[in-house]
Amino acid sequence: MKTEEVLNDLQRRFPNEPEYHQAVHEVLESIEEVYNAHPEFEKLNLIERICIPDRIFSFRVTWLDDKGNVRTNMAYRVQHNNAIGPYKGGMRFHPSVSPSILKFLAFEQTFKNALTTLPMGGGKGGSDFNPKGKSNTEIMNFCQALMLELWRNLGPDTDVPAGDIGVGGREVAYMYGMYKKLARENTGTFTGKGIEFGGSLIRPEATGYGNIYFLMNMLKSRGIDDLKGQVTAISGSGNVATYTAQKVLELGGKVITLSDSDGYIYDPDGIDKEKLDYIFELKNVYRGRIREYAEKYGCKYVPGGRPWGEKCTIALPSATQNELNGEDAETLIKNGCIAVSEGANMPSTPEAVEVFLKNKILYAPGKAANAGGVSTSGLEMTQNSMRLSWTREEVDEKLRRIMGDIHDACVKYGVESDGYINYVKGANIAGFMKVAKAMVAQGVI
Ligand code: NDP
Ligand code: 2IT
Repeated sequence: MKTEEVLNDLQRRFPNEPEYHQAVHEVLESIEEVYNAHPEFEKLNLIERICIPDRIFSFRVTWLDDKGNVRTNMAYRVQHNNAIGPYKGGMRFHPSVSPSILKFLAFEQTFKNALTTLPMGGGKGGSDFNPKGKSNTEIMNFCQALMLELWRNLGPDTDVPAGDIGVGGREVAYMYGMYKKLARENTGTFTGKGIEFGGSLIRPEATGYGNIYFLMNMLKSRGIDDLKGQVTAISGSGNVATYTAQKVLELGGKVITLSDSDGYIYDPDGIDKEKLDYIFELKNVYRGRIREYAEKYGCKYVPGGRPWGEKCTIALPSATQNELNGEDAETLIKNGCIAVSEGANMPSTPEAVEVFLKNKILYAPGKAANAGGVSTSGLEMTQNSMRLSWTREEVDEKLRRIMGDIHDACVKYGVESDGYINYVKGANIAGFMKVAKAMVAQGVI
């Protein structure tokens, strides 16, 4: 296998899918050597079979807005790979959603899920529906209309969706409610459910907490045991960003930024627990904008900006793909940043990743660092199958262990001759090897 040749072929067959090609490029570059050391992989054309999704559903969703207008959106579900378990991955509602974005996410999810040590394949779905400014009724109408079409392709052992950008507990509940009505079963074919109907404790917190557990494992390799004295810049102000901030505070670190798609806030005094409580309320109850934090606390707000120019020791990108470029990476390094751990999926551009690796800082790619979310989804599936619920402590303990195991797997495959741990290489090879071995064992299908 030659990475360039495979990429050229995929570009020709699937033009205009830049995010998909970007994600594939990064993985193929890391695994080329290992892949070529296994002639049985090439004989089975594993590379094409692992890059191209098993199937993609695309459909129109028709729904009624509050004024009685009939509206349409496009929705999709990418079932990427089920070699090691049912398709598993979130649903994203955002105007930018396209087949390219969902294909990149489903591809990444396949390797991430393999890393979790739990039996889950990879999938992703979503719609170009924009939830911003919609009433509860409109959100419900849309979720129900989407499920009317998608439900037949889902099931507890087939495909289990969850949340992602624009899809939280409210949306999962509306989709799951309609799914149950149509499928006439109650086995938990969604994760991120409400605690009253099969959800798991810690699932809302899991991605952010897991990212910090992963970060702590990385810091330990450099002799750092807590976050005292560390200054963190976080992007986003949604599910992942807010729980990341909460865990940073708990471990004694300082949080100086948060953001949304309109701009970022910089609070030199640090966002403390009380201020963070306000953000949870602002975001979850009022669905407000981060600008309102700056108005309330009188700190700097930079419209249209991203937080990477503020001096920090740790950067935690937790908003969206390609939100941190090569120039941002150079600025972070210049300002003394020692670690970058990705809460979001593919937030760093290839140029930024190159800068991090060249400077040999601690850099954890999303598929390792943010795997705590889907891991806890896996734990939710386990609890549903057993028809019982674990305590907060039990789930948290399992989450910590899984993040530690993912860290160990990255070290196993990613340590370089000078001792530097290349987490990109480690995560890609560890995830790939598990999926590849499962596919080889299962034959040509
Ligand atoms: P939310 O919808 O809860 O929050 C997303 C946040 O990112 C919001 O603050 C949003 O701002 C901002 N954002 C979204 N799109 C853009 C954009 N194009 N430019 C700038 N800011 C943007 O989503 P999550 O917190 O769940 O997801 C954040 C990231 O984490 C995503 O990359 C997701 O794939 C990843 N992830 C999520 C997991 C989960 O369990 N939820 C698990 C693993 C990864 P605004 O409100 O203005 O849109
Ligand atoms: O990107 C991700 O891992 C998620 N959005 C969570 C997926 C899940 O199934 O919990």
